[in-house]
Amino acid sequence: MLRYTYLEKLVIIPTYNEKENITSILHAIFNLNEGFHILVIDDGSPDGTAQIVKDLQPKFSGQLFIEERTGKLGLGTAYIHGFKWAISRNYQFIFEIDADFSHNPKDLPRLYHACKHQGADVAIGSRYTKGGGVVNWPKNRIALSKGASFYTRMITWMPVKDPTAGFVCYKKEVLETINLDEIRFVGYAFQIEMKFAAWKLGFKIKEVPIIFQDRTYGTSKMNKGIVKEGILGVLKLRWHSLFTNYRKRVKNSEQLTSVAKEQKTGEVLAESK
Ligand SMILES: Nc1nc2c(ncn2[C@@H]2O[C@H](COP(=O)(O)OP(=O)(O)OP(=O)(O)O)[C@@H](O)[C@H]2O)c(=O)[nH]1
Ligand SMILES: [Mg+2]
Repeated sequence: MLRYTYLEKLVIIPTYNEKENITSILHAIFNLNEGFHILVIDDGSPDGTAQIVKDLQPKFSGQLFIEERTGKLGLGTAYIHGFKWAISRNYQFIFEIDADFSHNPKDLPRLYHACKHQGADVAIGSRYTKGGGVVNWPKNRIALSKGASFYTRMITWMPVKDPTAGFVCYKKEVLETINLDEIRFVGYAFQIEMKFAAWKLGFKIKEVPIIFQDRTYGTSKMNKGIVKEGILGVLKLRWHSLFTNYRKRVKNSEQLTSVAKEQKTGEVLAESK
């Protein structure tokens, strides 16, 4: 008989040249003592990030994992790789977080709570919902981020205030239901596309207010290509959802979950306060 181990929470951290942050972020998450496991997806960071993780693995045996890829293949494909890894091991709640402390690891349990106890299928650590915010980010970055959120909402009508957020908890069923091979984008647009797909497939989304901080150590991997992909990507999403059966394309045909309601667009739960 086939037996599955029941594993609860996996935090996926994509890394590219994060040697200044990786040790502290791993400790910060394990020190929560909330049973989070961590999977690092490192894209061959020239600064040796992967080796730092591997050196820490004996200390966190059975809780810390790493997948190494050979080159910088982008944030989106790193997460897709991690999602598939998590599903194959039967993790129930799968989290995204940046390595650079822009997202406070102490907020992870709040995202978990929203999915586990408050009916959400997707919990978003949101900067732009009531109670959320951004500190010490340059004005032009705030403008870009808020502009992207506004633009996305105008074009897609998706009722999510922080659609580019990269601090998220997904229930396993969501990631199983989405056909991950149909997720096309890699930067900000990847974050938008995942939420859009979840919403279109009828999953419940909840925004949990968080305070986002600019990174203190290491360098940003933001570039013009990522912004361009976002601008065009949102238009493409809307276009496909208008003129093709987007829901059908993005739904995993092998998945027979009852969680997603076939013919309904997802609701966004009222904000918690
Ligand atoms: N594996 C992998 N990780 C990546 C890649 N690009 C970025 N990352 C990681 O993804 C997370 C977010 O990247 P950041 O550079 O912080 O991007 P950002 O938050 O939009 O930019 P800043 O606000 O300027 O830091 C970090 O943990 C990066 O190390 C990539 O191509 N592959
Ligand atoms: Mg960052």
